[in-house]
Amino acid sequence: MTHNNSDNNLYKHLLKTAQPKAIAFELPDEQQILSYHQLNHVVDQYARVLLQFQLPEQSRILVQLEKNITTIYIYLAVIKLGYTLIPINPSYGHTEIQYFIEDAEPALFICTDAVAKQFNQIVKNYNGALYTPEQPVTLVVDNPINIETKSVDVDAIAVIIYTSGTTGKSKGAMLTHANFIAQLIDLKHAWKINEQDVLIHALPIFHVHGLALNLFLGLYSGATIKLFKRFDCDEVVPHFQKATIFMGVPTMYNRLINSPSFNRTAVGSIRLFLSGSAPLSIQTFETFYTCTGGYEILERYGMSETLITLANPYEGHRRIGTVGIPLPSININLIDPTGTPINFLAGQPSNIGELVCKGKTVMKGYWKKQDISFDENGWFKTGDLAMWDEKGYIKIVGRIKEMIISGGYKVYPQEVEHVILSFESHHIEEVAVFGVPDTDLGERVIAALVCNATEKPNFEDIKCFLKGKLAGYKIPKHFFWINELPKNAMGKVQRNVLYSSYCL
Ligand code: MLC
Ligand code: AMP
Repeated sequence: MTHNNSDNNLYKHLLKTAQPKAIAFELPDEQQILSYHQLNHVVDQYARVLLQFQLPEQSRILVQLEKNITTIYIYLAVIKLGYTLIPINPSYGHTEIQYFIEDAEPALFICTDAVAKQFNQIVKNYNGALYTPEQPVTLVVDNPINIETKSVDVDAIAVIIYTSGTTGKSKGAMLTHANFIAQLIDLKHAWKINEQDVLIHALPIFHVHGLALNLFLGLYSGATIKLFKRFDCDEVVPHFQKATIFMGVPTMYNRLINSPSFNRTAVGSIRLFLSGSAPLSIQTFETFYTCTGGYEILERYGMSETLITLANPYEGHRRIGTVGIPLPSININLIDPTGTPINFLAGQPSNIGELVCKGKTVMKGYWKKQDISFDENGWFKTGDLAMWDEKGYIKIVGRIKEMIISGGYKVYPQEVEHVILSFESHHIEEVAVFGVPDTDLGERVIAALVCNATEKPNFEDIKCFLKGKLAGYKIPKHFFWINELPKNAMGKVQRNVLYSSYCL
């Protein structure tokens, strides 16, 4: 049952709490502040620009821009107009851009001048429009234009987040307005975020963590967001003195505790440190606790496909090494390989099973792809292995999916292998990409290559070749030659064998 109404539009919810004069953004780089009223006003100006393209209703708009306030205006304008926002990493290379254009079939691609200039060489068969917002719209205070928030169905798609999914090729997770609204209600309540809060925003904005949590939750709560282009300890930490919430991936916490000046005083007025997107090691949690004089990082767990589903409590006991308990809008289950549920029995840790979830924040499905990630009862299969601990908190203990998590970014070995094999193909016969532990990034990407020719290609040349094609975080940090890849009886590469021999 759908219901068409502008109250269903996420944008309305994002701007409903704050007083118009309250500060929405502080931009430390530009030494500028922006009220909620001004924010809405500039979003309307960008909305007017978008309307000039006369796109059909619910068009998909692919946005590949650097992190800055203009990009945020554009994101919000897209949502306000009821279009579907598809934000992608500005450091994606040619191979990736071609794929997203082909797969998403956007009606409009918003990109930088640099990408637009090379567009015809990069992308084939694109029929949509192109827009480069290099000249920011200036604030016209005297002559405001009001753009109506578009009415949308309850289950209309607000955002498509491309994620590596559970099987390799990047897939678009279709998140509805209702998915985000349910998430915002849960998290505002869980973490008691309100108009007095000041959130540090140093995450990328094209993923769920930086978009749904750090950005949308901040606005929905009527709080102030201090916007940084990227995470740099020296730049960000001084702002802890006048901020209350920090959201980060474990790599950011590793960098904080390794920063000599980070101590109890440096924590300033932060009341809540949140971590997610990758496992937070017990060592990082404990070192952070010690060097801040007693601050417990609140670890939570989520996915692009489900938004945030589990979190340690804000007020209750935060159990180290766990990702907590389900949020109100979510049900979870663990299932063994036969599909049988593994129940929680008080007082004892459970067996390990795949984490599955169902609820209001779970995506509608993958764009244009069959939903193989849902089982016959509608449970979303996360591809993560988990167990109940003795108190009924969930511990993530591994993954079924072949995914590497490097600094919170997800790398699928097959995607990188595919591009490596296209390098002077007669030279590289086989390749296997895998992850190894890394004290800063959690895991780092490594490639084992097979080449039987006497003259082997140079690793630096391979790296250069990959640079224009793939985002930097996917490029292996180390390459090595191997005579043959270890394989099982089915001929499948045994990455675990490579991992073990590499780590010895
Ligand atoms: C950057 N580089 C990385 C990298 N990030 N390499 C491996 N892994 C990473 N994560 C490379 C760049 O390509 C570049 O290489 C060099 O490091 C320096 O780039 P940089 O931009 O200066 O990097 P840095 O600032 O150090 O970035 C580290 C980081 C960043 C941890 C701040 O990776 C980051 O912001 N990660 C957050 C990812 C995130 O938001 N994930 C959320 C997913 S949503 P070169 O060779 O060009 O010099 C999700 C759901 C949920 O998971 O639950 O939240
Ligand atoms: P993404 O594909 O970027 O949405 O990333 C989702 C994946 O991030 C999950 O399937 C997990 O593997 C991982 N993840 C997110 N939060 C945590 C966490 N707190 N601990 C361990 N893994 C996490």
